[in-house]
Order: sequence, then structure tokens, then C-alpha cells
Amino acid sequence: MKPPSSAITPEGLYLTRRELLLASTAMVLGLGAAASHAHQRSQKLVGPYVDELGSRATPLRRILRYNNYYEFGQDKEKVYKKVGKLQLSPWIVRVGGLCHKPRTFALDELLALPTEERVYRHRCVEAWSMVIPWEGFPLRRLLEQVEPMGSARFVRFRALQRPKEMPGQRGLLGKLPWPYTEGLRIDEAMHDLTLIATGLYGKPLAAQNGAPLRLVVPWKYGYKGLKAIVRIDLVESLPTTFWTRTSSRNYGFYANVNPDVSTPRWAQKSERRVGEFRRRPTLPYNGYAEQVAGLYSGMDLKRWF
Ligand SMILES: Nc1nc2c(c(=O)[nH]1)N[C@H]1C(S)=C(S)[C@@H](COP(=O)(O)O)O[C@H]1N2
Ligand SMILES: [Mo]
Repeated sequence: MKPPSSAITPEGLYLTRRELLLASTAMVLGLGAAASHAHQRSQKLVGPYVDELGSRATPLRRILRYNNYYEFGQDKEKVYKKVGKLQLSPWIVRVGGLCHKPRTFALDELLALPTEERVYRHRCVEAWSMVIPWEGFPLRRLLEQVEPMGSARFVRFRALQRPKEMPGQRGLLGKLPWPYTEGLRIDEAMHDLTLIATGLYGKPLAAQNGAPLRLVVPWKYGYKGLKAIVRIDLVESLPTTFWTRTSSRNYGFYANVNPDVSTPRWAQKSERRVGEFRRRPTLPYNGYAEQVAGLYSGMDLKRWF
């Protein structure tokens, strides 16, 4: 049996710089029990989460308290207070459409797949960003199990629809085209960077981050990363999505992070890293161009934004 992920990643991994300073000061001053506790924590410290460009992960509390999840309203700072009614168990995911072995997976079967930790940049189309240490498995591992047919050219994702537990699916926001849906081209879905996240910071995913399973496509705007996945279908043609149906001028299907293509609502040249003061330039493909630019060679990125 797999140990709980909390056993794999000790809490000490995400002590802040200030906590580290406090811990080492306490040790130097020999502050009794408090010091030995701090010492034990710092012993476990093998290094903070950092992305491959040297950026430190966004603190956990910010990742938990600043969310886009329209099923729970539009106020990013209140989402985490509204998720309490969401029933995360039992949970099943249907995988079907153009494949030889369509299947319904119980959550436990998916959580039993081997996972990896990946520290990815997360860039919302609204021009804020974070660095998130995800835990998850490549989506490809799941798709391979159902044996996609040659005719499958796209993958469509659907999120939970449960208005009794999701206040944003009632009232005014209830008029949006629920359930939340997204899509990828099959080669994007099979790419090694594309993850199904099961956790972050070594803990199971919090409801507000998309528990129990959430899509992560780090070179695309955050809206591609559908939360609360309940269904995945292999399909022949480019699917409509929640956001393209809501506002096709502001949300494209491809959604590759691109500082040179802005939409009527947002300029994309730069971004605000949550927790930082100065804006930073936005990187093509969110810094993953080397791995993914080849998927789009010959495409007009202004047209297919
Ligand atoms: N089901 C669902 N998934 C969703 C959304 C949503 O409203 N509903 N918002 C998306 C957007 S716009 C972003 S930026 C990310 C935010 O993820 P986070 O709150 O974990 O940072 O989730 C994406 N996935
Ligand atoms: Mo977003």
C-alpha cells in the first residue's frame, strides 16, 4: 500500500524563509523544547519547492485562499469558505467516447496510480500567476487504459454539476453554460507535462483547488485546468467549452500562454505573481516553449489563440 502523501513530503518542506530564520535563531540560542522542535523540523528540510527557473513555490496558504472556481462564485478570496458542502465521496470518473475499452473508474483506482511531484507555473488569463508543487500522474496513463481509437482527435472534460452543493450553479451565475467543460487536442492530452493532479504541497487536493481530481496543463491559461473531473471523452471534433461558449472573444480553445496575443479584456504581456509586488514579463508558453512549441508549428497563433 502507498503511504499517505503527507508521509512522503514533510511539513518542513514548505517552511517560509522567516520560519527558517526563526528556527535557526532558536537553535543558536538553545531555546529548550521550542528549539529542539524547530531543530527536528529543520532536519527534515531537504529544500523548498522551486521551479526549474529558480522561482520559489507560492506559499500554501495563498494557493488555498485565492481561487477561481465559478461553481462557488466569482470572489476569488471567498471560494475557500464556500466549498464546505461539496461531497467528495463517493466519486467516480467515466472515461469513454472513441475508445476500445470505455470504463468507469472509482476514485480509489485512480488514486492508486503512481504519482510524481511537479513544480509548475500556473498562469491565469486574468494575468495573475503562482508556482504550485503539484502531485499527480500524467493524463496519458489514464487514456492509455481505455485504448483511444485512431479517429479520436480531441479529449473533452466535464466537471461536477451539483447545484445543491455548488452555489454558483444557482442564481445569477446559474445561467452560465454548466457543467464546466474543457478540451484538449489528443497530442496535448498525451503530452508528458499534462497532469491529473491529486494533491499539492504533498497533501491531498483541497476542495477549492479541484478535489478530488483536477487537470493541469502548465503551458496554457489556468482555465484549461478543469477542477472536479467526472467525465472524460475521446471525440472527433474540437469541443465547445464553458468559456468559449460564455465569451469566445476573451477565451480561446487553445489558450496557450502568449505575451504577444491579447484579448479585448486582458493584455498578456506581463503578470502579477501572487504575493509579489512588481509585475514580471509573461513567457511564451508560460516558460515551457522548449517542450511544447513543436505541437503548434505552422499554426497561426493569433487566429488559434
Ligand atoms: N470546474 C472548474 N474548474 C476551473 C475553474 C472553474 O471555475 N471551474 N476555473 C479555472 C481557472 S480560470 C483557473 S485560473 C484555475 C484556478 O485554479 P486554482 O484556484 O487552483 O488556482 O482553475 C480553473 N479550473
Ligand atoms: Mo483563470
